[in-house]
Amino acid sequence: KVLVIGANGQIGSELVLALRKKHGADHVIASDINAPVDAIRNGGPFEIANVLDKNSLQHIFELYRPTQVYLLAAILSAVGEQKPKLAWDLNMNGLIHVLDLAVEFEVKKVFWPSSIAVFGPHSPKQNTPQYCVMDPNTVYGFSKLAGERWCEYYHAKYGLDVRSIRYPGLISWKTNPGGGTTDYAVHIFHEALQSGTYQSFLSANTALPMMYMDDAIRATLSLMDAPDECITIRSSYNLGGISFTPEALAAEIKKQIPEFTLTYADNDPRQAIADSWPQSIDDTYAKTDWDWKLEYDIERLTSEMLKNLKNSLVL
Ligand code: VAH
Repeated sequence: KVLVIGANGQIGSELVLALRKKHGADHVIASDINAPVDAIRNGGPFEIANVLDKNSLQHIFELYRPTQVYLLAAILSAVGEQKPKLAWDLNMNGLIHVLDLAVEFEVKKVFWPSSIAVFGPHSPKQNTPQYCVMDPNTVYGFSKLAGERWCEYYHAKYGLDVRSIRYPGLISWKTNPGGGTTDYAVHIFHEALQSGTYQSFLSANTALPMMYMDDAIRATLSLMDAPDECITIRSSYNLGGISFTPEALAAEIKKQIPEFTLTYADNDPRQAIADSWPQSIDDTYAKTDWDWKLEYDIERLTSEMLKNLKNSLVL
């Protein structure tokens, strides 16, 4: 049995779909604090639970005795700055509850997402390496940095096989992102199709590491399928994707929607968050340890997003 906690989220919902395909729908238990979102509703078992309520989680572990657990529940960077104490509490204690339950119930493998948000203003901006100065200045960023330390600790101390990826900004169409700084790269596609114009909250030349969701899901399953002895990183693997600016993404959209226009808001609080992050990532360890290869460049990502949103949006 595979348990996905935070199944309603942008990543969680896509992991549920991919894991149902891989293991069979009946073997995947989706869980979140609210009822299932459209993307995963009626496709398999679903349990309501609150990651801050360890008993509600324990009940699910007792009921299903999962052999794998994916913990995707988190508060992201922008919302985390509006609710710093809740973000720390949920991102930290949610993880520790799950790590403890995983040890107690002898779960074979645990996945937990980190982020390029663990890097900060003094980290190298280009080709940011796996190991370097990390001074994240968002609650989300340092909660993920601390979470990486906890994951490495539970592996070293209890032998728990917990694995993690520092995701770049993720772009997808099935489920909306929830309160991140990279969300502009999703909203822009909806607006390009619905109104023909979008006002970016990040400035024209703000380059960030991004990735199409299909690549991120494939990376996650590749990491989780890799033999234990191949895993040399027990904090969290850098994963780079493609780096682009809002201006470059708009230019790609204009190739398919020539009349699309992009404007820019100024002094949005998310600009300072983006400016504290790397512009590109070195993911050599992912390539070496579990043969990572990217498949979606900005052109293919743009085509996929516009094609799929055209079919799913009521325009
Ligand atoms: C966020 N989408 O914007 C997340 C992610 C690298 C960005 O961690 O907060």
